[in-house]
Amino acid sequence: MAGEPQDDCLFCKIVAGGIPATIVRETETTLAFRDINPQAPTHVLVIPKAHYENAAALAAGAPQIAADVLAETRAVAEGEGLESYRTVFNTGAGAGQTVWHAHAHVLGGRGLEWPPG
Ligand code: IU
Repeated sequence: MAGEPQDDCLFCKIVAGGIPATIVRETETTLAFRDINPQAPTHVLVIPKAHYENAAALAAGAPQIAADVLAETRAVAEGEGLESYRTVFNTGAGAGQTVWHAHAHVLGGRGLEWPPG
């Protein structure tokens, strides 16, 4: 069922506390933790605690939680002291999505080029 934890989902396991992560922030509906393979001095992932396979499924199935995730990206950036930062939702394999639990990347602390590769 949409939003229910999935046994084979790494990020659901992080939410459940079964896999350690460096937690940055937590709300009732979201969790923010440091990316294990950082691509910038700040690289934090903000996820919904509920399982949606990507940003599109989250936006369609739980738009209020999608808004919570977006609000948390701002809170992470503020907490990290970032005036400039990039928020990325890779959606679908062709866009580089590798973990099938919705997540926003918050990247900052260095210059970021545009367009991305
Ligand atoms: P993507 O947008 O699905 O490609 O991002 C997945 C991210 O999850 C990627 O940046 C990984 O480094 C990150 N990640 C992680 O932080 N911890 C893990 O155990 C695994 C992936 I697997």
